[in-house]
Amino acid sequence: MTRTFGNDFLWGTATSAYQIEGAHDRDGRQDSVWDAFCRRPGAVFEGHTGDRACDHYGRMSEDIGILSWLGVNAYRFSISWSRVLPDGTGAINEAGLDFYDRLVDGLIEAGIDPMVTLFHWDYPLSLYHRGGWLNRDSAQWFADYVRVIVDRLSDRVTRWSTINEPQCFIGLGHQEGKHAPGLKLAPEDHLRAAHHALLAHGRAVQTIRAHAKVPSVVGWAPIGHISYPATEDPADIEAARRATFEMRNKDHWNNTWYSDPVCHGHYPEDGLALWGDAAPRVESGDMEIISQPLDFYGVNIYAGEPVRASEEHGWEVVSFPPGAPRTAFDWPIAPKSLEWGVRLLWERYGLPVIVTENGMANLDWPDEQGRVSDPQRIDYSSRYLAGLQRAMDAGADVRGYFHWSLLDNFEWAEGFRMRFGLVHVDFETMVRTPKASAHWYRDFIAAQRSGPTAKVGVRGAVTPGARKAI
Ligand code: IFM
Repeated sequence: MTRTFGNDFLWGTATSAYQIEGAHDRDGRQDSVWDAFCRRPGAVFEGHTGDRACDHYGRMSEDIGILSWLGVNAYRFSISWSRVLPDGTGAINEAGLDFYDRLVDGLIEAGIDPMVTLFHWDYPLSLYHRGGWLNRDSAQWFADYVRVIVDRLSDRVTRWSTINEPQCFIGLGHQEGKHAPGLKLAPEDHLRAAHHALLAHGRAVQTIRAHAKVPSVVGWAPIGHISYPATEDPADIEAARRATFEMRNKDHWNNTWYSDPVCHGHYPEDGLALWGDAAPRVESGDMEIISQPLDFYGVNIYAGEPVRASEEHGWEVVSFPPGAPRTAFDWPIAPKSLEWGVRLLWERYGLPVIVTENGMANLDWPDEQGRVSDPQRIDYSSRYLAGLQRAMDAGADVRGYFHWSLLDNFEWAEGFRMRFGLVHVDFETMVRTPKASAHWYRDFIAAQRSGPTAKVGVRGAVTPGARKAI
C-alpha cells in the first residue's frame, strides 16, 4: 500500500532514561524512586534493576548511529531528573547535564530532531522523602528542574513533552503499588498526588514558554485508554466515544481525569461525581496553571477494546474472538485502537496529535546466524500505521509517530523479559542487533519521504477552525 504522511511528518523512536541509561551511580547521579523500588524483594521480575539497563550512558554514540541508520528524523528520550539534580533541587550535577548536552548535539549532527520528555517516572528519591507527588511543592520542584534543562538545552531543543503517562506513575505507582514508589494510597491521597502532577505539567509548560531560547513545540504524553467502534455504524461510533471518555471505575485507567483539566481547564463532571469527597481540593488559579495552551496532544496507544451500542448502558464491550492475536504482554493487537484513538482525541481536544509511543512486546532472540526475526512486530506496526493513515484520511491532524522502543530495555516491573525494541539487546554483552522490524521500519520511513507536506509548527500554526468532527 502506498502511504504518504508528508515530508515533515515526524518519524521517530522513543525511549526513557531509567529504561536504557544504566550508569545508576556514575558521575554523581543519585537514586530515583525506581532505583529504590527495584531493590525491594519481589517488586520486579527476578529482581532485575535498571542499574546497567542498556548502558546507553556508555554507548550513546553507538545508539545515535543506529538512529541514523534507521533514518528517523526525530528521537524522543527522557531526562533523568536525579542525574541532573541529584537531590532533586539545588546543586546542578554538571556531568549529568553534560551527558544530555552531548546527546542533543549528537542527534542534531545526525539530522535527528530531539524531543525531550521531562518526566518519565524516575522521580528523585530525595524529593520522595520530602513527600514526593503528595507534596504540593513538587510542582515548584519540577518547574525549577525544568528551568535548568531549558536554560541548557533550549537553544537546540525545540520539542518538549512534559510528563509521560500520569495514569501509570499515579495509578500503578500510588494507587495499585505495582510500580515505584509502590504505594497503595487512599483515594484522596492518590488523587492529590495526581493533582500535583497536573500542576507540575502546567508549571513546566509555563517555564518552557517563558525561558526557551527559540520558539518551542510543547505537549505531553498521557496514555490513550481507547475503546473503538466494533462496526462503522454511527451508534457504535457514539458508543466508542462514550466509552473512551466516560469515567466509570475508581482507578486511573481513563483519559478525561487528566486530559480534561489539561485541555479544558476542569475535571470531568462524571469523575467528580464518582470520586465524591475524595476529589482533590482545587485552589484558586490551579486550573489556569494546568490548562496552559499546548501545541500538540502526545498520546501513547498500544491496545484498546471494541465496543457497541447497548440500550441498557449506552455501550458494551465486544469480546475478542477466541485465539485473537495478543502480544507477549498479553495485550490484544488492535490496530483500530490507534485509528480511533487518534480520531476521538483529536475530535475532543482539538490539538494536533503526535503518537508519542506505539509498539509491542515480543519474544525475540537471535537465531544461529545472529539474525532476529520478528514478523509479528512488522505485522503489528504495518497494521497500526495503516490505522493511523485512515485516521488522517478521516481528517485527524497527526504530526508524528514514535515507535516504542528503539532498544529492548528495562520494562519496569517486568524487568528485561518484555522486549519492545526494534533493536535486540543482549543484556550480558550489550551487543545491539537490529531486528527484522528495524529493517522494515527503515524501509517504511524511506518510502514516506515524498509527497505533500504537513507542516509541524509552533503554537498558533494550526487554525482552530481546522478541527473537524468525525
Ligand atoms: O515501557 C513503557 C513505557 O515506559 C511507557 N509506556 C508503555 C511502555 C510499554 O509498557
